[in-house]
Amino acid sequence: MRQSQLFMPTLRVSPSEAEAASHQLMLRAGLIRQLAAGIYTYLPPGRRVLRKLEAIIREEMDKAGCQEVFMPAMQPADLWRQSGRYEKYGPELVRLKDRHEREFALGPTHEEVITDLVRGELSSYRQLPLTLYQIQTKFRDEKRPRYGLLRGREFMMKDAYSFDADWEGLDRSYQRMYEAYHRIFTRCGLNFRPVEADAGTIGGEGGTHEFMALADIGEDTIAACDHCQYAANLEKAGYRLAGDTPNAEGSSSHPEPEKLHTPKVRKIDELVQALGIPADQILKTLLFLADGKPVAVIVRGDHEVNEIKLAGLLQADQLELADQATTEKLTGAAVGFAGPIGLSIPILADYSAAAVISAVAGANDHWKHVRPGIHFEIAQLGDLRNAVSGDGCPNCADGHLRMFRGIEVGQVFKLGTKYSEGMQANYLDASGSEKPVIMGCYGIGISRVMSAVVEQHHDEEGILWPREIAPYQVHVVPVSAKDEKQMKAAEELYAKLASAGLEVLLDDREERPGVKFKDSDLIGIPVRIVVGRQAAEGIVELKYRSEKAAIQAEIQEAVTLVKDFYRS
Ligand code: 9G3
Repeated sequence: MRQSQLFMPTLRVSPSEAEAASHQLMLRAGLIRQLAAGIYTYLPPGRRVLRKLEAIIREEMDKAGCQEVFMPAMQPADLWRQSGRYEKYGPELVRLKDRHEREFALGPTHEEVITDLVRGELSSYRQLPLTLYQIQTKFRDEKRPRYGLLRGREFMMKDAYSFDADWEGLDRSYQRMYEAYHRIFTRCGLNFRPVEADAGTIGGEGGTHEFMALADIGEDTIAACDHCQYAANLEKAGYRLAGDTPNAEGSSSHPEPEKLHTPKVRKIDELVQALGIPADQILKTLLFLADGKPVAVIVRGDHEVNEIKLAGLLQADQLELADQATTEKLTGAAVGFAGPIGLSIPILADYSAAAVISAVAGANDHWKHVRPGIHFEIAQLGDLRNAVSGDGCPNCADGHLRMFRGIEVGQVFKLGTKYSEGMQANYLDASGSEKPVIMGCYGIGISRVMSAVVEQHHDEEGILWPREIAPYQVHVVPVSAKDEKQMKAAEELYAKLASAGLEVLLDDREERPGVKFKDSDLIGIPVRIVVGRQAAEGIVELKYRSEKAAIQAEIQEAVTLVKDFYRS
């Protein structure tokens, strides 16, 4: 491709609205342009990267025995009513009416559509297992689209759905997809971790993993063990219980709680200052309404309540923090003074809070020498807090948890019969009895992968594309387009590389060398060959984008080096 003809409008500086590095670079390198908030056009080089990502995904999906379909974006609302999800989603679900006033949704995902398709064709266990996938645009009207393609309102997803006769079959389908995801993200050049995640209401019964690309811009927090393979989304990450030594010497006898006078002190750090005690000897009491019922939750002052774990323990669909008025009504104390003593509602305590022997706790004011389980009744003990860095790993005896930020680029779910039961997607088993099919679903945010790759592979000059997904493989840069010898040598090199089957971009623009080299570093093609003064002697300069040094080589030698680079 000749760069003078390529529609790749590079920018010298990044537009002010772009905060994330990947967003800035994808705009500056002429990969994407925004049409509306969270809605983007892929320009030719951006589209080339997207197609390479799709090709890798298709190859691995097909190798894993999946079959590609292509489902509509327009989905009848009735299907979403059958699955009970039409009312569940708010403004994030894009809704529209057709000319006959019939209601539709623009697909944010395709569980309903694929289950409807399969239930119409499935009759016998002999047709199972079956895994279908598609690469399709998804629509989710995010409240705050941000960071370019990282959180868009219209984006490319590969979504796959597996159908098995039983749970063992689903485990096999799940494992196969899990391994395919490992290969896909490795080939995309991503530094990623599969993490245990909270299935929540979406994931059905059987568990789920998220594939996280490590990046500080990522919205998710991952807790990973520094000793074993354990890694989990913070929503779900546990911690090692044993050895949660009480922080005071294990006194068996205990003094009675003593009232403290702490006017106007309500925040933990203020208490720490006022009383000169560490936060881990303070009990924080928070009130929630779980499906409308009030509960008090106690965690240590240096911990945070994990609402996903709390909802899970309570099996609550709706969970919300009680507002100030409710807190005062239920505890007689203002928020920040609410405490467990004398509380008439059930108290749930996190394990670490219950292990505090002599704590300071609120109850209209503050008390010291409070002992959980002695001076107040604990209705239920549980893991109710976010794991913190330094916690023991829940999966091994010696490791400790470290926190990382990640971008969720893929997720695999065991759905079980979450959709097949409600939508009657049944099959006849070998003994002729009718059973709901056991499903799994598997997503990869393809446009998000592109952003995650740029987040992980850039320097201050620009992008460093991993070789398998770069928009072009070789960038041929003649220093001066006016120098006939250089252009002749460059054209010869261009032809040789192309006939060797390489994707070549020739910078034939009449630009100053500095501009050419800056653009070359910005767009990040893995190999650059500069054709300069020594062209007359047939010598060119080869440079890998990821390395500082350049290599002098004859033209034919350069072609061989590049071919080997892409073959290895
Ligand atoms: C909605 C809206 C947004 C959504 C969903 C539904 C996320 C929704 C979860 C999934 C689960 C899996 C198949 C591919 C892998 C992920 N956001 N999810 O179900 F109506 Cl507005 O999409 N789906």
